[in-house]
Amino acid sequence: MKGSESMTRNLTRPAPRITGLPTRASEAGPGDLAGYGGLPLVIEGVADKWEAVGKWTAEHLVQRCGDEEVSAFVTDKSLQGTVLQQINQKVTTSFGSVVKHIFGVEREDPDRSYYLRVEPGSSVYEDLSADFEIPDTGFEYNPAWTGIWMGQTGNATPFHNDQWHGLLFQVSGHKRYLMVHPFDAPTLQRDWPAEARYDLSRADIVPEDAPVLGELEQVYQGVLGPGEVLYVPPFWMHQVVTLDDGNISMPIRFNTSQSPDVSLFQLSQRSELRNLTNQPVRDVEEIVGFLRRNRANFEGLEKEFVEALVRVRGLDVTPEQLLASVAERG
Ligand SMILES: O=C(O)CCC(=O)C(=O)O
Repeated sequence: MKGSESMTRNLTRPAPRITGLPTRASEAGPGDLAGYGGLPLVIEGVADKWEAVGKWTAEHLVQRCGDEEVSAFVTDKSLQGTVLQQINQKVTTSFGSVVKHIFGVEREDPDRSYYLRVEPGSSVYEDLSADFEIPDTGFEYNPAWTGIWMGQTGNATPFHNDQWHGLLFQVSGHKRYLMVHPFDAPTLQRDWPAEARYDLSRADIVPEDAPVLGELEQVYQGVLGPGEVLYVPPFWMHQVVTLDDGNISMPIRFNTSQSPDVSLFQLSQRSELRNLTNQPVRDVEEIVGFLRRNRANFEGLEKEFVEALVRVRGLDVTPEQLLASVAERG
């Protein structure tokens, strides 16, 4: 190997596989997802027992809940099929027509793609919940942290991180995952604009052979198939691309005891700031409230974050004014 070649490392590999969810430390205590070293895993032998796997075909879903009303995110080629909830348009229509579109059975507009997130509490979710089981990991679980996500080829969730233990249950179809250790986030995001770094605008989809991946210490890449579960540890950067039509998965999240107050973790997902970055909030009073309550987490990032927020949301206030209000009330 020549000098320059030997300098190039590529440590990209699929996440290790285990069978069964990590066991609970004791009946009273939480499970030991963190005990796996906080590393990504593909878990077998759990989702494949769900009735949903194999049963949720387009025909079955349309017949079962087709007339219910749902709101789906809309995306297209100009957005690289990307879904970032605070920037995508939504369309309200029948579950049946979204399912037919997503499975490629019938499409009114072939250039449009849908990404449907069926929310807990909705009639479709409640009906379909007979076919899956939320696992008991011992960690705090909130139904609002889950959903049934249905998408089509090319849909993509750009790189971001979450503050919880994430379990992505794949019901049908395949998804390519790319996961990067939180400490590698500054390298991954080196050339990104501040807006994308803070999840205020979409990040470009990183190709599976992007040179930057070779510069990272810990990167996992692979394909998740039906009946498999991907464990996404807290704060790991992850990008997920849908590889086929009629793709269904369920992210099920559990609270973490890990501290979000670590300076290298991405600011936008810390505690309550998630409600600001993930929703199109434009009310300045509300924004000041979010920022004030999270001041302790800002450290040196406050100015850059607020400047990006003002630009992306088109706020009728300058970054300096916003920062002054936060400081005044803080
Ligand atoms: O499946 C996707 O599109 C995104 C999944 C994800 O980001 C998650 O489970 O946290």
